[in-house]
Amino acid sequence: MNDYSNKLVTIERQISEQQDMFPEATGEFSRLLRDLTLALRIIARDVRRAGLNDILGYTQTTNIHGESVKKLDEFANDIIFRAMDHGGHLCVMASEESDGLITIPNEYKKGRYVLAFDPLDGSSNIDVNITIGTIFSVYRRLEPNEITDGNAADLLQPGFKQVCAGYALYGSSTQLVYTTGHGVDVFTFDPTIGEFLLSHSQVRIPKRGKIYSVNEGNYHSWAPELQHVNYLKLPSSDGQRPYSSRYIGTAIADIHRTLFYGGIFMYPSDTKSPNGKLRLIYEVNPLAAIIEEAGGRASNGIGSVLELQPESIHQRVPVFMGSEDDVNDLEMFLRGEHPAQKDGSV
Ligand code: FDP
Repeated sequence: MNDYSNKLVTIERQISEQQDMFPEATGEFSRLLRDLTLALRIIARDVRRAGLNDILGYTQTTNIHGESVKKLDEFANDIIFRAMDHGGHLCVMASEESDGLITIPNEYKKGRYVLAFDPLDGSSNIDVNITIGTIFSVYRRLEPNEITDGNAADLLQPGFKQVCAGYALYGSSTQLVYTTGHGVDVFTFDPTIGEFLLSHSQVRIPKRGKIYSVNEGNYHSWAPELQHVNYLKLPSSDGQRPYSSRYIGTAIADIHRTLFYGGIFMYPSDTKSPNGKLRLIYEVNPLAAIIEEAGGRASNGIGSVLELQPESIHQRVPVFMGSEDDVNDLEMFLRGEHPAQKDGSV
């Protein structure tokens, strides 16, 4: 692996260096990532100016999930489409904000890759200036030599088949976190030079953390095994355990903190939402790829979410992601096998 300790590395440079590692690479994938980072730069710029641009607030429409669509969501959706439709790398796209597949216009070449994205995650936080972000996920199309439009099967691939996954976080700085299966790197945007610079190379998540992150207001409608949360809050006889609670309500922001500090992020199923809330293709799989590539685990309560065969593009799944030991404990609780359940200490 390269030693980045004293190098200044832009995202463009890293993408082209990674391409050089594969002599058979055509450059198509590198160009795809460059186009995507252009879209992320534009969205980051407009998120920063949102209050000034009068684009905060709801449009008059609802998205396909019946949620009110905010102007900034629409804008981000449109920018990604416009940056990605004509490069010749993609055969089809899908967005959390759009119903059905997004086809590549007839006049443009169809490529070997498939893009799924959530243009603006954390929409309920947009109007109050709290961290939001964009999530993306890239797959190879199933028939690599095909030159026609991609189809639903190209998008309904299990998460372990992602060739690239990541997110851009519009927080106190803009950061781009991504993996192509060679570790997880974080780039921080320097607005004065308009570049993403490598700031954290090969990030590893702690094996155990001290933070749990969940919308605990739903506690009354969870399965009883989620007493796991009480376990984290109650001191054990040796004075261990009490975890801190942190919940931003933007999945990417909660996952980003979990990536660095460890612990567990959860969006379980409950009686209102039997499949949880988060979408497998747009949110869960890309975030799971980052967490697992950094040495953590992403589970649906039984096993890795990356193994799940998606059935529909807007499918939701329960999810528990974070430090390996914390996710293992949670799974043990769900199976009723945790020692604390047996000795009655929760
Ligand atoms: P939002 O609805 O604000 O877009 O799936 C979207 C999401 O945010 C996630 O980013 C976030 O983790 C979750 O929903 C928050 O849901 P709750 O408000 O139910 O906690």
